[in-house]
Amino acid sequence: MNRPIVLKIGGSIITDKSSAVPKALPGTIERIAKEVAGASVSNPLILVHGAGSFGHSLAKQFKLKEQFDAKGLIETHRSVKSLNAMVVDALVSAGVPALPVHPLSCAMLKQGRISDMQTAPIYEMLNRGLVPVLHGDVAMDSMRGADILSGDQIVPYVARKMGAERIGIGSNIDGVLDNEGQNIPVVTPATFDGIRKYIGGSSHTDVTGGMLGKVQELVELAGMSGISSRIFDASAAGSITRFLQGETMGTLIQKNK
Ligand code: IP8
Repeated sequence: MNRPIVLKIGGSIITDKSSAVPKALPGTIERIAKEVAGASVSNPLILVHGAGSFGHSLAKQFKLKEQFDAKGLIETHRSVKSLNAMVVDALVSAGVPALPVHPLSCAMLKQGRISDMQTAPIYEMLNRGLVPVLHGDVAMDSMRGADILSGDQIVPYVARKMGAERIGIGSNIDGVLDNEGQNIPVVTPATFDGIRKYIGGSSHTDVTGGMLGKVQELVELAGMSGISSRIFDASAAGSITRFLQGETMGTLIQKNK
């Protein structure tokens, strides 16, 4: 089996993240599904999507980062699961052999970090030409009862365990920007400290850290495993196709030269 590509689609792309109630963007979900279906890449693909307005408002409302709340846990999982079903349905309709993988059911956290995750089913799906679709979720936590599990944490974990070839993070901005709003083409562990002050959190309700959290996880991964990531603007038509075909776009995060 070729080494997989892990692609995360941000919640800000597939939902209206400014909405206080869950609001999907079906046209965009369909466009992305068609681009995935039409891409000619020989690597197996693992998809991860963010929670957007299906997760962050509920997580905040029930204070899920501060306290255990069974009702909040259930409501939030049901909500992100419904977004996942829309994504999987759109992929299947476009001809992609996609299957849902809910992190709540296969991951265990300790103090908010993944301590264990059952990835054998993901491996076997890839082996059989299927496309697992994971998502930002809530998950059980051995110290806190439960916590939020961001897709941004799932991506590097799964990429490392599956020996990914590369990672794509489809965001709503064109990669990492400097203090003048200009794209920074390459970030390495050596340059990260100098640019972290430019990187903001999220402009909307986001309980998992926005852009800084994303970049930090990916810089660590590049440094430790040599797996490179590309953060790119996934709101533009054709962007998913371009990423999958390996084009230069957004910001490349890679190990030190
Ligand atoms: O949007 C967050 O996942 P993310 C998950 O990938 C919840 O950071 C439930 C808010």
